[in-house]
Order: sequence, then structure tokens, then C-alpha cells
Amino acid sequence: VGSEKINVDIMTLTRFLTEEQTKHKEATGDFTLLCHALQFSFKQIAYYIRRASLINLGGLAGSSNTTGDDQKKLDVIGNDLFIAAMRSSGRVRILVSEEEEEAIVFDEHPHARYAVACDPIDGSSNLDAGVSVGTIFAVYRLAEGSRGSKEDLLLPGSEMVAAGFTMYGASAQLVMTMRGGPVNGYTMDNALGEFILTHPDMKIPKKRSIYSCNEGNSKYWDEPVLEWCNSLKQAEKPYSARYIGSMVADAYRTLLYGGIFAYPADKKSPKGKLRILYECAPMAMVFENAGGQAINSKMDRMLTVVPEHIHDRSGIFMGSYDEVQKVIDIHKKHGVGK
Ligand code: P6P
Repeated sequence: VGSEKINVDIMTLTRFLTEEQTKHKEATGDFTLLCHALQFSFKQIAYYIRRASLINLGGLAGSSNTTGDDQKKLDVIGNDLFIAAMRSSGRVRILVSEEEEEAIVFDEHPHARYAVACDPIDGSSNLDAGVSVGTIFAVYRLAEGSRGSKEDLLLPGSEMVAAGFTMYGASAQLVMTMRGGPVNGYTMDNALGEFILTHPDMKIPKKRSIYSCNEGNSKYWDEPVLEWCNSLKQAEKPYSARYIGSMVADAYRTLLYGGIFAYPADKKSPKGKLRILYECAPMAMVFENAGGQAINSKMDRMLTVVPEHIHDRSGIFMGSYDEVQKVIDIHKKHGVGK
């Protein structure tokens, strides 16, 4: 070690959760235990993703999930790991997963007070190409007296008590926020097996000339979206296009650098492609708490949107405050939105 000064005051997710809990005298510790189960599932998924190509976990599992996507083996493993972690926490009553058609009610935990929605491996179609994929999660508290049903999740995203995602890139990056709280970024230290707080209180730049959308869909876009996208390309200083095709990777870059991510509803996907419960809403809370905006294709604030079904989809624009405002202003010109 020599003269190197060691930082002995490391903030880990585990320590952060413990300190948060002590701030709330009435806290039972249930949320803390739920978050420990969450971080354990991220560590396990990260392990399998790192080893995927080595132990031949790439490629299709031969089955397909609720939304008709070809299921990759890792999708199945990620889903199984996540369900097991939530079940064994004893703090989750009901779980919605992209990979499960029906909500899973944990009958063995009748008094658990939390509902969780997740996409265990979002972006998995990119797995074999070595592109960063991730787990997106949302946490709700059950209504008083609820016995745990999907209605406990069919709420506006503003009701979430916590939301975030873990991106499995060069290292596992966890971005997590609580209702009304800061957005904290943690980096997995594989030697310690801990998520280390490396990006406290993340704030997205107010504007940035980067746009992220799949222009291959532009043939199906509505007029306001076409006008918006063209305005960026024809700007005096044209925007840069960055699109990875894995939501957590596009979201993480947008959060760090600024800019806008868009997956509009269009003539091909009239309700949009991304799912409200475990993609749009959790991302919206992260972006709003980081000082940005997140809206749907009708220009509604994403966190006010209430899904009718657990796998409902939505169009989404999210990112720097001023960049999303440009979308709102152009849609207003076309009579869309308030
Ligand atoms: P497209 C991945 O399949 C995903 O659900 C998101 O992670 C990503 O943002 C989007 O779909 C990519 O969709 O149509 O551009 O391939």
C-alpha cells in the first residue's frame, strides 16, 4: 500500500440502506430486506451474464415469453433468479415480471407489504452481441388491507416507493431512486461483492445535443415526431445520434451525458413498444428525480399514466428537461397535449 491514502469511509448500498432505515423511526426494516434481496439478484444475474458465453448460455432457450419475444436462456435464468430472490426475501407479496404472463402472488407471505415489477433482462436480444443489458425494477407498497392482487400495481408510477435499474456492462452499475429522493449510482466492486456509491445524487444536464431513437421506425411516426426529429438533424449545430437498442444502456448514457431517449407510439405500435410497469414508469421516476422529464406520446407526464393491464405498453420520451420540452412544444403546435 505504501503512502497511498486509502478511503476508509466507503458508502455501500448496504450501508446506505441501513442509514436510510434509521432515519425513519417507524421503519420496520422490511424495505431494507427487500432491497438486500434486490441487490443479491443483481449480483447473481451479473455473474451469469459474465459467464454466458463461457458456459454457453447465449442463444435461444426454445420458448417464448408473454410478449412473444424469443426467450434467451439468460432471460429464463434471470427471471428464475429474480423470482427466487423476491420470494425468499419474505417481504414481497406480489411480483410482475416481463417473463410471466400472470402476476405471481407469494401465498407463503400473506403479510408481506410490497409489490415488485421487473424486467429481469431488458435488452436481451442484444446479449449475444455483447451489448450491455440490464434489470429494471419498480417497488410499490400494498394498499392498507390489500391481500395482494395485480390492482396493487395498476397505479400511476408516482406511487412507486423505489425504482431503478442495473446495467450489466464493464461492471454492474446500479441506478436507484426512492419517491422524492435523490438518484444514486452504485458500481459493483467484484472483489468486495458490494455495490459502492460512486455517483451520489445524479443530476441530468438540462440540455445536450444527443438524441436516441430507432429511426428505422420513422416511416410509421406521426407528424409531430417527424418534425421534432428533423428539427434536431437540421439544427444549426446538428445533434449526435446515439442508439444502442438496449433501454438500460441508452438510459444510462442519457442520464450521464444528457440528451433525449425516445420510443414513440406509432402506426406500427399504436400503444408503443416499451412496457409501462417495468420499463417506462421506473425509468420516468429516475429521470424526473435527476431533474429531467419523462412523458408519453400524448404528452402526459409518464408518472401519471395508469396501466390497465400489467403488460401494457406506452410511447416514451425521457431525458434532459429542455430536450423533452422541445417535444412537448412541437406537439402543442400540432394540438397534441395540454
Ligand atoms: P427496437 C429491447 O428489446 C427493448 O425492449 C429495449 O431494451 C430497447 O430500448 C427497445 O426494446 C429496442 O427496440 O425496436 O429499437 O429494437
